[in-house]
Amino acid sequence: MANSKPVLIPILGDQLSRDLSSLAGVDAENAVLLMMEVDEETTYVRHHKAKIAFILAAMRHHAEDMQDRGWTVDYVKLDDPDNSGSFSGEIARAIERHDPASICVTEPGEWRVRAMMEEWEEKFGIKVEICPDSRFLCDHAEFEEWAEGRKQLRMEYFYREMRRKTGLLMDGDDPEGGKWNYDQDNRKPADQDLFMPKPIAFRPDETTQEVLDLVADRFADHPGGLDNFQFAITRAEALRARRHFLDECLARFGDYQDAMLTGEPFLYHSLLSPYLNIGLLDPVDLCREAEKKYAEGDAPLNAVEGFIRQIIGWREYVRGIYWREGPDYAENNFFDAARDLPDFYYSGDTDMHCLSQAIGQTLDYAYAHHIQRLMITGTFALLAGVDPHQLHIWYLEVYADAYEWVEVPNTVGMSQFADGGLLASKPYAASGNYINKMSDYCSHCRYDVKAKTGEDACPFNALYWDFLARNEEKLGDNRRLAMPYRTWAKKEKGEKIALRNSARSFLESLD
Ligand code: FAD
Ligand code: DLZ
Ligand code: SF4
Repeated sequence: MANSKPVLIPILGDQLSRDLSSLAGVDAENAVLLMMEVDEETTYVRHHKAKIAFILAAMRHHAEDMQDRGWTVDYVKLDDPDNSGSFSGEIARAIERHDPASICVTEPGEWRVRAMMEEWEEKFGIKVEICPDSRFLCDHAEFEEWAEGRKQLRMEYFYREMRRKTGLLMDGDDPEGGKWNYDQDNRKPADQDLFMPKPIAFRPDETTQEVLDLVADRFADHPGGLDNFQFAITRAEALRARRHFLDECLARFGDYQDAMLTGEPFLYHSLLSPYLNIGLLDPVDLCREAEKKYAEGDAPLNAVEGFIRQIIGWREYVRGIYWREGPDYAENNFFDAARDLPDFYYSGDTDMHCLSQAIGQTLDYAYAHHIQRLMITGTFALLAGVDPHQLHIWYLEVYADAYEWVEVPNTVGMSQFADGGLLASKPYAASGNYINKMSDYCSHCRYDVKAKTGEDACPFNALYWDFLARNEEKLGDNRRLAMPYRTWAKKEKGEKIALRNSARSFLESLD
């Protein structure tokens, strides 16, 4: 350690990148990296056990990696008897230990933590620099510039800017193949007899096993299980997971992106979001590897474009929305929905097979793919009028990839339309018909997807019409809903009453 006072560099659990912005230009001789396992972060919501274990195990491995690379790492474990339990408390203790000249930290992924960091300078009487997070393609100012003056913030236009910026799938100034978006080709249902690649599973080493034991003991009352824990924990393992996806799944990713099958939790999805979100993988590198697969003729354009769009399009776009809209965005509730989240979201115990599949695998693996999150657990909550805040907490808890910057816009904006249409042009409301088209769930369900009313009718059907009817004042002039509202208007009074009664008795059965 050099003689001058060191700079203290806190590294949070989702900042496990070797080239983090707070480390740029810093002399390792004159810095202390502070990594803190703290009670507040593990319990501010009741995270899935596997999510906590994943983050803590990855943190411990990252600390070793950084030490091997010449950094001094001060690591505070959760069960350290002196652990104060919060980031701010640990900063205070670290200042005592190291007497740093200043603190330099990369901005966090949540307003809550940002507010905490902004207090540090005054609280500790020490200079605090909060650096932009350079792991994203679009910084706050650039997003603001793009959004400024637009009536609607549609992802598609933002995405085209990111394609131009990166040159990904560009042919000069034009999009590769002549179209920006190949989603039309991407809506195929899957069959059980399709060859399914098995996800790559990583065996816990001694360090990870220690964390698994700690989590099992300390967070027994948190949702989800640890029996299927098979995450990559290090950068090297995450790169193997990336290779597995590129070689085994990417080519079919596009075709079956929206499909759902009983007993098949993963299909051709990448399962890479947990690694991207904590910094074990770089998003643009991943897209360049996917682009190579297209260039080499190993994956079709619809698959590669679809995949790249999720990352440089949706992922960057929702982050832009989160920071632009401010901390209150999470509190939006356009429909004034007030129903409590049904208990079965924490058990999977429901006769609705689609929900029991999506929730069951969520509790088993801390994973569900996008269409399950959007069109099963999300759509059900929307139709049933569940309080969007409670649903937001659920999504934040149960998925291994969940951090507010990405979870909140997806839940509050995209899935619940609770922002009144800032992010989505219409609510993702659908009857059982959509689920029946995109999955085999209905053929395994005790409910009849074709029946509209009565005890055996698929609950999504009556709930769908009830949702449109009860929100007609708010949605009636939405042009994208003109057709369903015309169909509703044409229905006989008796049918309308039967649908609404059916929805009411189902909702009462939830209470
Ligand atoms: P793939 O299907 O393989 O997609 C590739 C990558 O694209 C993902 O790894 C992810 O990084 C990115 N991506 C895809 N869709 C989105 C999207 N809508 N927003 C941002 N990135 C996207 N994603 C999270 O990372 N964290 C969350 O907390 C989260 N919460 C969600 C909540 C709801 C209600 C919904 C509808 C979606 C949510 N998503 C979230 C987006 C998406 O469902 C997940 O990114 C995806 O399911 C992760 O699985 P995968 O890695 O197999 O993704
Ligand atoms: C999610 C999480 C959990 C469960 N535990 C920790 C922890 O003990 N220490 C830590 O540094 N980070 C943790 N995290 C991630 C943080 O909650 C995350 O960095 C903030 O929410 C900001 O995105
Ligand atoms: Fe879900 Fe309805 Fe199909 Fe059952 S019938 S799986 S409840 S959509």
